[in-house]
Amino acid sequence: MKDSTIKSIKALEILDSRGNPTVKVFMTLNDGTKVSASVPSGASTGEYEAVELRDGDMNRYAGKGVLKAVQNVNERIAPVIIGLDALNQAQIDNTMIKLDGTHNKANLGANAILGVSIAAAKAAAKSSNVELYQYLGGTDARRVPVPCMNIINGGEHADNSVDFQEFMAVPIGAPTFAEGLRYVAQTFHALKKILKDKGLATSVGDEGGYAPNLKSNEEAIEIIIEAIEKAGFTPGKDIGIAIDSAATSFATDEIGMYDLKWSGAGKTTSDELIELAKKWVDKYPIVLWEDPVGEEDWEGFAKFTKVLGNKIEVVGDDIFVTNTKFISRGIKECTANSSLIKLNQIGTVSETVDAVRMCRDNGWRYFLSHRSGETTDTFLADFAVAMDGGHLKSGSASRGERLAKYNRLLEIEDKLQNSARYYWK
Ligand code: 2PG
Ligand code: MG
Repeated sequence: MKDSTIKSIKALEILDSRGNPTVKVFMTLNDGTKVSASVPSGASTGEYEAVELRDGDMNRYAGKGVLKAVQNVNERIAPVIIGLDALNQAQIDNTMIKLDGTHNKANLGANAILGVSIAAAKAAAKSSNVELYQYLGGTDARRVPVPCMNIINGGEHADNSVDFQEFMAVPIGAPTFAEGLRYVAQTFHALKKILKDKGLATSVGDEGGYAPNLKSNEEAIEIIIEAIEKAGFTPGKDIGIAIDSAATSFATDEIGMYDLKWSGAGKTTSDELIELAKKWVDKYPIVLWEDPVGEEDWEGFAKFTKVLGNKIEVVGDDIFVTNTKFISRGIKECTANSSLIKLNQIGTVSETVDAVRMCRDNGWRYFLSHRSGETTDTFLADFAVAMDGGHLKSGSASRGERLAKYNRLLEIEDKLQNSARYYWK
């Protein structure tokens, strides 16, 4: 029997895909196992996310340094976690939650805590000589998620005239993950040609999707449908469309009122956004809509779900922040029918699994997600397979930190061979 006791933990400040500091944790076990884990970071963050501890020292990285979080790992977390068994994820996570002592990890920082939590999971899997997705999900973890590829970026992820943050191509009709990835990557390439021919920019946003200045938000969908066809696929049959409005980022102080500021379309209400969505869902092959209204607009969200929830997956991101406290309210109030799942919104692996479990127990879908600020860490890919959620988003077919997850999923599907499963619903 190997000794999977944690022997050492050390954190380091590194840079994420936006060039902002983030935390990397190195962990060693008594049996010699060595792993590392890096933490992602969002731009369109929810108000109630677990706290990402930033130094606030304006002389370094405009206040975004994470030296305090690094110090918290090295000097406060390490002493209580060293000596625990890496196989005991819940004990490790609970020890850090207790040590932090706040409801939102403001003391130690969710970035510090999550780095250690993920490192422990990786170390336990490696020490046990099993693949990470199997360690986390058991022998039944064999469904490879449908890659929802964000091919047009807007909102806070780009400097263009598109209000809605993400327009994703979803390979619903592909037979395998590898084929699905090919469907949407080829669509991404076809989209580039279309944009070029129209004289539009083909530079990319934070998640690797194109960020052109378009005449309207609707043009983003029309142009994607054109790209799907140009790539030789059938919209609605082979590839559907998913949208993340990230509406909190254009919500005004008045709940239910919005300002489509990037396109210049101006003030609008949640009722008008719902009307627009209804039209689009009738007209286009939309299969999923995330954050159609803002995080404070629980009423507008429930209305949206009442109108469209029987046709499409309605996902709450900023409104639920991967927190069972908010997801349970959402279940009671029929706010949505799915929750986005982001590890760093809640801050430990165990609590993220709790959020997934709550969705599953209540017949909700759950949508695994990266952050707009990422590293090349591939934990999310294994976690998505382990959680059996059926779909994930990891950006576009450009930028290494996005492809790292998709490429790991190719590897997992290859390892699973005939036992792999892939389907939209
Ligand atoms: C989102 C995410 C990821 P961010 O809103 O769903 O795509 O963006 O990480 O900026 O919150
Ligand atoms: Mg979102």
